[in-house]
Amino acid sequence: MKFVEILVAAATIASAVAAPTKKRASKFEFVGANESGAEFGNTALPGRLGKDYTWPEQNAISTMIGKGMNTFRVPIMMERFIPSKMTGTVNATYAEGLDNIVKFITGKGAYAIIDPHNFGRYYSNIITDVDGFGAWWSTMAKRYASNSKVIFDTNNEFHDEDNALVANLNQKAINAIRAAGATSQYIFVEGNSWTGAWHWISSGTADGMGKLTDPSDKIVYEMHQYLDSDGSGTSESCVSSTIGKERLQAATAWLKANGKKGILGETAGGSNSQCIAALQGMLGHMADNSDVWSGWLWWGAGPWWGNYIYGMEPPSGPAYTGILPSLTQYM
Ligand SMILES: *[C@@H]1O[C@H](CO)[C@@H](O)[C@H](O)[C@H]1NC(C)=O
Ligand SMILES: CC(=O)N[C@H]1CO[C@H](CO)[C@@H](O)[C@@H]1O
Repeated sequence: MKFVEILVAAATIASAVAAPTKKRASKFEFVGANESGAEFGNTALPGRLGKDYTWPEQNAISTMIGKGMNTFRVPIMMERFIPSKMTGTVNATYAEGLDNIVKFITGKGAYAIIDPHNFGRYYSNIITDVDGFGAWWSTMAKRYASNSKVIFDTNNEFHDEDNALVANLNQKAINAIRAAGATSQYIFVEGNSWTGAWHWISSGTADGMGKLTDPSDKIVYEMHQYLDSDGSGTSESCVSSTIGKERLQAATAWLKANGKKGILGETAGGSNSQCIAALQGMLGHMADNSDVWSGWLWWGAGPWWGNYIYGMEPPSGPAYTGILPSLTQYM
């Protein structure tokens, strides 16, 4: 989603410590939320800390870990991390901000997903310089090469570009990350058409994406799925109480047929009974197919969402108070 939207990533509720009688052990490796802030104000580049963008709240993350989450997706802007050109050097202010939040999350034993929230664009232009993209990822991966709780997310929601280019960019990122010495981390890859699960096959993105290779064999296919009529994640209404499962089925079949792992990297619905039923149906479908679905992340949390329809930020985000209590068995 855009910076006007948030994701709560996944945390596993599996911990034996927490589990009251009704909770079953989670089948998911990753449960959590997107943690927005550092990608906000993306029309202001480089932007000012505290004015145009901010970093996620550590206390909020601790609270969500207490609720059973174990994975936090941290959207950032590629241009803020490396401002001049993709082959350039880091901006120390922004890089230190990222270091701090990554250190906090992973220090708690949770996963921190580094998510360049760029839609396959750098300064608004579609990224066609595949080698430059690899250089950007090389710089990033070197920074966290020794932290196995970091997850590298190639790019948020490629869209309206060639499927072959998207696959090439993903493969280059994988190669650059491994060549930088970051060999233990998961890599989440994203496809074209906003990496929508419901369009994974029909858009044609699956073909090239299915051929990606990784010497560490830790690729996870990140797909996004919203449950409103156009799937954009902009409405409180869900199409039906069964739409979640229906929109995932083709992707589930593809993951199984191709022996791949998937993660639902963004999902949300409004705080109402139809959406809650649709979310439960979708997560139940994923739990039934946990051989291929490794988890889910809510969109979104973060300190600047205000009264956002999908807000998961504690203590009063509408999704935190109205939806999360109905999803605990899937954490
Ligand atoms: C580096 O980042 C800081 C804060 O994000 C910003 O104020 C500064 O202008 C940036 N410098 C460059 C050269 O982009
Ligand atoms: C539903 C939603 O708002 N998803 C958003 C997740 O975050 C990215 C980046 O901020 C947006 O582009 C998505 O639209």
